[in-house]
Amino acid sequence: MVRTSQTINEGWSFLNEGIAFGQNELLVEDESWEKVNVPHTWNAEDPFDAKKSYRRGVSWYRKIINVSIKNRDSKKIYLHFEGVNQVADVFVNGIHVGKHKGGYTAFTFDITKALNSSEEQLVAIMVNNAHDSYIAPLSVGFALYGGIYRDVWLIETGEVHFDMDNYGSKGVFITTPEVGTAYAKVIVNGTVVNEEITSQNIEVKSIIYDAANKEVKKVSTTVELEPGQKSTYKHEILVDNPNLWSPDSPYLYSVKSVVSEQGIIVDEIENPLGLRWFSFEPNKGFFLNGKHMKLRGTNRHQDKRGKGSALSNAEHRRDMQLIKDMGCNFIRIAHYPQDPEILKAADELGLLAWEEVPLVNYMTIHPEFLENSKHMLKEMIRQHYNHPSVVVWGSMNEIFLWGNNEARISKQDDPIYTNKVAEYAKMLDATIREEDPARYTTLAMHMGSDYDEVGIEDVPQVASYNVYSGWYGGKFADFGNAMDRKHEGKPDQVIFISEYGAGSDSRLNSDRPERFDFTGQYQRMFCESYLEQIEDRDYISGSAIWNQFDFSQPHVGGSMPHLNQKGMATWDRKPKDVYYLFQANWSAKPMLHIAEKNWAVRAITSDFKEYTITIYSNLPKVTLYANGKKIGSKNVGSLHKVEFNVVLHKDQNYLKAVGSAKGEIIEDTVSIEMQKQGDQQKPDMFINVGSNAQYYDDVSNIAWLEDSPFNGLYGYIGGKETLLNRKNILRSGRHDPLFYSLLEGLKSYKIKTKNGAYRLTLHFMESEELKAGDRVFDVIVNGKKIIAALDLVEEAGFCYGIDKTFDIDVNDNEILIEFVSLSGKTTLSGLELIKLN
Ligand code: GCB
Repeated sequence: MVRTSQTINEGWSFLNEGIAFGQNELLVEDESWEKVNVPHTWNAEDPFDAKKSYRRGVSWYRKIINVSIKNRDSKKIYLHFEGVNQVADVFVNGIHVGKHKGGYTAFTFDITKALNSSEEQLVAIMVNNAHDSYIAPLSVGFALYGGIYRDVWLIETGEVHFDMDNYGSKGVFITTPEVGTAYAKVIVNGTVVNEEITSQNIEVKSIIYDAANKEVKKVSTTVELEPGQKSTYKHEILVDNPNLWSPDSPYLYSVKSVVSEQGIIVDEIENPLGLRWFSFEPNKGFFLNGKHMKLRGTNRHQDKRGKGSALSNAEHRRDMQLIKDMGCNFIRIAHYPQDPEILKAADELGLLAWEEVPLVNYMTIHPEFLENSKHMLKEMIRQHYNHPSVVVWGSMNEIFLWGNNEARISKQDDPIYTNKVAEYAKMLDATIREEDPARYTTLAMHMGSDYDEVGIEDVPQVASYNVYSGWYGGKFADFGNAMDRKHEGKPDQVIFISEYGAGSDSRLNSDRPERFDFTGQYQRMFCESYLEQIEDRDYISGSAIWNQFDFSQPHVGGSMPHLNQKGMATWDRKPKDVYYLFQANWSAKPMLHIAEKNWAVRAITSDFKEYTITIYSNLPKVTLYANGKKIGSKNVGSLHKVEFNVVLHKDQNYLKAVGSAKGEIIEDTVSIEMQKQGDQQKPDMFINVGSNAQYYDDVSNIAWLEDSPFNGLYGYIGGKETLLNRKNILRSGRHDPLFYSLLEGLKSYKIKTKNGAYRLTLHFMESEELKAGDRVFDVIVNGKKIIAALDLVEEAGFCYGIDKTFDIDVNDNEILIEFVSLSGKTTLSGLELIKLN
């Protein structure tokens, strides 16, 4: 028989607890189990709630599967799991058929011997995502979603078949040692297995098809297989005048591997084949098919809002399309192997790829950890070996960021640990080179000196750096300077920038952006500078933005708690304005984008205000119209960016940018709503106290003003604009960005307004881990004490938003809110003033 493969994703029963014996039919009532389909994770929501941790432990999945009884004696039955996080124990009819460690690689178990004689078989899987010191990753900045979160396959073969017992791979490996424009040499190495009780004389064929599915060449050999024997074969095939694979033209051949017995096909599998050659040069960067190509890339985490890690293939594919459409020619699949659909899409769309195993932040210096990591590397490489998109394998990421006491440190201080890590790094790098000498090895380092001190920088063929100068500290220019020093110091080392990025929240915007304010404007400034610095340096072979999508980062605060906000697109995949900076610079498809879409609702206190409007475009010239009037035409400058100064008025404004490419008109429009506050007619005000940024509340469609020292209309007297320490996670539930900034030590807040009755709401939050009594203050409005001895810790606790609302009367066209400290510093995070009629 020829093999059959089918997914068995539907109708699983799931038990979200760690009771033992879930595999046993008699001991577990099915009613108490929840019905789920896989891909599934039990952590789609809990890493993001107010509780400190999320559920990491044991859960069970089980399902009755049907296995036909026809010719059962001459069949082999397998379960293939694309990914289960992180330890899976698989039982069939109560019999343990295998254990797999590691949450990101596939595995295959032969279940033939555990089958009963009926069609119905009970499959039960115990899944455990608890911390395990011997399995990477140990410490990470992303959620470790537990579950069977990728497809599950039931595979049936005959007794003679390609090897199913080779690190979850298909058992056939293709290399292309010589590729040129005249011919390509293709080598197919495979293993066939005979599980019959008699010896078999079989024929193994490798057939190459072109992209139109037309046969190009075939080679066959005969193999004599003893009962129970495995045998390897090697086919060498020449393809004349090959169509080369590249990001611009991702031409894919395929290789069919066929086993026949007496002319009858008994097993068949297919693999992709792309013909290309590549190299990295220390001074000049990356070359593909003999041509220089700067690698322009991004990183991708696999999770998504509401889904955790359990995405459908269509969702994975769409992510890859978004990356391709941004103009990338490269993807770093970080920090772990991802769904098979990702590399399939990389092959088909034309994205060169780096894939890595999740050794992140630190490791356990123990042979068991090393063995598990090597095993994971082999699984990754063998499972993804045949993808032409892969050019680099990675073994580690920022392995010296944390000390061995599981906390971030600025400098490693234990030489026993650092030397052992260096030793392990060499062994893992050697494993990659043994497994796949045709690709390059790499590891990603942060900007500490530890790597160089123990020689880790020199271990991989490509030294990769994660750089955040101008975000976590320092200035943008520090990046280029630091790289120049590295290149001067080691002119023979290939350098790649594996990460650079800054966070943003599309609801925060400012015309005076600052480091760490999470405005889109700051993120764009950061990326513009890095892009320029990378392009200016030929020795930088390429780069990957951190990150393509916002992703989970449990236990870290920001304007969106538990999220890493450095995405080019939001967690639910809406491209931010910054996405189009890269598209304008990298994509050949004519485009222009008015980079003001994330600030489409603004607060102003006058009837008019002048703004710099930014447009990213790869067209030569752009004309801008505002409210039907032509503002001007400009040639697009460096970085494919053009700016116009435009006066916007209160209420709705309409901007249109127009350009042309080869006679085709390309345009983009945006409506900007300017909400006037503090007006004589409508004196309502919403102020994001302590922040340089405006906050747009998309729930109520209200833009909150940026703060200011008293400016004649509103503002503070005394106090310091402060950002919440990101270790402190706000638990307010509403208006998160408001509490991310605060004004500390203020004396008073003043607003000029017209007389009448108002409702005043003050937003407070205790931003430090203080005790009751440490911070206590009175609040006095126009001479009247409205809050006596406010103690935020006592009232709500650490990091809870508190709203205090009062009705007040204004008689002298002024509201003066005084903050009088009784102990510690006063604080305020937001202010709302609404006129009552
Ligand atoms: C890094 C890490 C990555 C983090 C990133 C960040 O260097 O490799 O896992 O998410 O920094 O945003 O801090």
